[in-house]
Order: sequence, then structure tokens, then C-alpha cells
Amino acid sequence: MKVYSYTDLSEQNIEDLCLRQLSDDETIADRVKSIISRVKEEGDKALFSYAQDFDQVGLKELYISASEIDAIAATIPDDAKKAIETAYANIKKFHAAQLYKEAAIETMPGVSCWREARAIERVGLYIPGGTAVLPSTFLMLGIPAVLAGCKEIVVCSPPQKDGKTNCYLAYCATLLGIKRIYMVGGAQAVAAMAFGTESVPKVYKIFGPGNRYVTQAKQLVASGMTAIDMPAGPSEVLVFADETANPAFVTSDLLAQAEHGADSQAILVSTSSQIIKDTIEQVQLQLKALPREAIAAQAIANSYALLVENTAQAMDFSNTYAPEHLILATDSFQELIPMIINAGSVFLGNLTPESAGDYASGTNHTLPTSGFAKAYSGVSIDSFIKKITFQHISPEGLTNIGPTVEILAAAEGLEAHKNAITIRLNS
Ligand code: HSO
Ligand code: ZN
Repeated sequence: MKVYSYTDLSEQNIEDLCLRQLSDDETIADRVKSIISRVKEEGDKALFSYAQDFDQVGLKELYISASEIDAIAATIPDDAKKAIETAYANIKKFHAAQLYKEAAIETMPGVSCWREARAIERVGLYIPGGTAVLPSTFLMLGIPAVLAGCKEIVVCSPPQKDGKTNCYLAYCATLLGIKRIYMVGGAQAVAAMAFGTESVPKVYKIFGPGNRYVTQAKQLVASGMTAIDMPAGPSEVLVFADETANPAFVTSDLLAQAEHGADSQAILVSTSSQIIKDTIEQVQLQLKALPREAIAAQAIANSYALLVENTAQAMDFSNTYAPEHLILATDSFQELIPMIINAGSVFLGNLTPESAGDYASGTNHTLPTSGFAKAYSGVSIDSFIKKITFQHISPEGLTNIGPTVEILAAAEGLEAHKNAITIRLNS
């Protein structure tokens, strides 16, 4: 882990440190384009064939049905079942509070305007499978989709070797009331949900993380008629630690991030050179004990520590970096909160690890990466609804607003617009 000192850095150095390695691998783009066009042309036939080629599974059916889901879910170990239920309850509680009705506003006497939320009717959830099966992601996407009232929730996840899904995902499906899981993974799943096939329904918006193929496919379909949750890159954390932090705790957070992937970033920003020194030592110790040591070690090699003189410098840097996850490993987190401008999700104090939010505290873990936290929010109820504006004008309202519209329409030379008012005022 390299160590930099903030005062020695030029603006260009800071910009370089905040740069993420966004992949614009042309070979991936070309392969994904050909997968998308084949799914568009051949539908299910292409999906069966990709399952054979990419997942080495000869599927008989492209989905598993409610009875199969129930049977697989029944095999879940008791402790995992309870843990999923606790996470489910917390995530549901947090997201349910985001459902609210806005009041109607009378902008002028007799002119009232308001907004009503409507769920996106058809949404597609991509749940990674294969090496990293993420039941937590199923909850993070499924719960707000169900709460928002999305009518059709299409779920795609790559098949295991037996052509089915695992007991964790199956159990999440039973909690969510999802009756079918399509055993389709990768870019082909995104293409199937964007364009529809004989079996897989076409959706209006696609959610979920995935590998570079999935991400590329989402970007490609987003330039057409399908919306996506957000642009996605490798996961990342920025930990701010002062002298009140515990280096062993800080290390555990950096490594929790690092084990996600070799391209993950785990940044330490500290006002204390001692904390940086101790954390770097701890990293070496804790790394050795991890089953995903090799992956985490690569991520740590791409990461760095930054020594700052004060919290203002720390927060300036953090806002420029715009981390997906920001951990404030300090007892004085309260005074830092107003200084946060750009971050996906923030973890306050020395006893609040990112893992809590990744799984179970209630907040969503689908968050903007790669600096997109400057302009994007994480997934929430809002991601699954649209808001429609309404207005009603009474006779009094028409007299009040009419002349304003007539004058503005005339100024724009749009006579028919003006008439739509005049004809009513004269009636
Ligand atoms: N940290 C990931 C979410 C996750 N972690 C899932 C473990 N499982 C992105 O926020
Ligand atoms: Zn995580």
C-alpha cells in the first residue's frame, strides 16, 4: 500500500489518485454486442446455447418454477434462514419509510398541482451467481421492487452446475413472493430482459451488479429504450481514520472491500501517521488469514493511504474521490457529517462497519461507484417508481392564470396555445 502526503500533492496528483480504472475494453464491447444481437434474433435458442457455452449447463427449461424454488428453499440451514429473515425485516423497514404521498399545492387560487408515484410496471433484477452468489443483492433489489408495487419482477441469475439456483437465493425468492427465477446469466440475461424472448419477459428497467460483460451489456441497452439503475464499476471504500480509530478495525474494513475483487479500491485517509503505520502492519497480518487472500492482496496493491493535516483536507479529498462507501472511523464523526458532499453510503463511528450495510442494517448496498456518487444516488424505492404530475384548474383558477398563459403564448408566437385558454375564458 503506497502512502502519500496530501500537502505534497499537486491538483493533478489528486485528480490522478481519484481516477478509477474504468474498463473500455473493446474486445468485451464487441463480444457483448454480438451476444445482444444473437439474443435479439434467436431468443430462447440463444439463451440455451449460451448456458451450455458459458455456464457448462444443458438446461431443459430456462427457469425454475415456484414448486422447485420452494423445494430448494426448504434445504436452507436454520441459522442462514434466520439471518436472511433479520436482514429482510430491516431492509424492508428502512425502505418502507421511503413510500410517502406528496401534498397538492395550490400555486394560485383555483390552480392546484401535485405529483403521484406509480411503480415501474416491469423491472428486471440481475442477481450474480457462479463464484459469487449474492442473496444479499436479491434482497436489496427485490424488497424495494415489491414495496414499490412493480407488477412484473423478472429475476435472472446464472445457473449452478445442476441447472438450478442455490438455497439462499431460493429462500429470498420465497420471502419476496417471487415465483420464478430465470436461469440466465451474463450479458445474455441483460439482453433477454431488455428485448424479451419467448420465455423471458421484456422489462422497462434493469437493476443489479455483475461482471464486466453484464455491466457492458447494461450500458449498451441503456442507450436504447431500457433504463438501468446506474453505471457500475468495481466496488470501493474510503476510510477516514483519526487517532481515535482502531487500526485492526480499519484494516478489517479495507480488506472487506478488497476481497470483492482484484480491481476493488480500499483507500485510507488519516490525520495520524501512527494509524497509517499500524494499519499497514495489520493489513499484512489479517490478509494471511483470508480465503480470498490473493484477490484481496491485488486490490490492496492498487490502493493507497493518504496522510492529511486536518479533517478539512480529509473531507475535501473524500468529496473529490466521491467514494461508493465512506467510513468515518472517528469518535468525532458528528462534526464531519455536514462536510460530506459526495458519497454513496456513509458509516459513522468505530463500531459501524460497511459489512453491516452490505447485508443487514437496512440501507441499500447497490450504490454509485467510480465517482458517480457526485451525481447519482444508490438504489432505493425511488429507483422503482416514476412520479407523475397532475393539475386541476377551477373556473376561478382559469381567470387567475389565463392572461399569463395568453401573453406568454403570444410572445412565443404559438397562437393555438393562446386559443386553448381564450376559448375557455370566453365560454
Ligand atoms: N459491498 C458490495 C455489496 C456486498 N457485499 C454484497 C457483500 N455482499 C457493494 O456495495
Ligand atoms: Zn461488500
